Amino acid sequence: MTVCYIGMGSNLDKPLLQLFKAKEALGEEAKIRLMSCSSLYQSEALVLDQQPQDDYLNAVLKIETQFSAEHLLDVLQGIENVQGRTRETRWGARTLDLDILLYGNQRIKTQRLTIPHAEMLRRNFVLMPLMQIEPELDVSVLVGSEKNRPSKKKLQDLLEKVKSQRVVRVGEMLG
Ligand code: ROI
Repeated sequence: MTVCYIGMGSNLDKPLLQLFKAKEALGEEAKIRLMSCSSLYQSEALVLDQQPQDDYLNAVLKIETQFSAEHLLDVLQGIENVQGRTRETRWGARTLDLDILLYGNQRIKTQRLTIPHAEMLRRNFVLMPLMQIEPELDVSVLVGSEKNRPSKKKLQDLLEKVKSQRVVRVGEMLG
């Protein structure tokens, strides 16, 4: 069994429903056990192409799984596809985005996967919910190359760097 953290995000087509359905679908998988779920957070869209986008709804799930990281990715992409995610432009608005943030304490780099998720430390909409469910998580050992580890170790310190990105806790996930 491996403990994993999954980031969820949506800003299209009833985001609340999208996240709720994704959580339900994951909970129904035989080899996945839901351990905890963060609150729901409304966040300003992080855009890289200057095109304005609606706010996102984000949350983080902690799960335990017997699936390999690759297989877990297949499962997540299956859920994204069922919920109508079309292949949007790279940084465009999206119906449902499910990302593997951490897979145990493994580092994985394949064509399809980069774990830990490459952008997670720069994203308040990931760090805030992660901090809520795992305040003691030591991220420094997981991120950065051997030589180039961030000097700050605790999630709280990393959060300081991204706190200018607007993220507001807006409610709880039902179920
Ligand atoms: N911005 C926010 N706030 N939340 C997301 O989940 C999100 N996902 C993305 C991009 C377009 C980078 N921006 C985001 O993929």
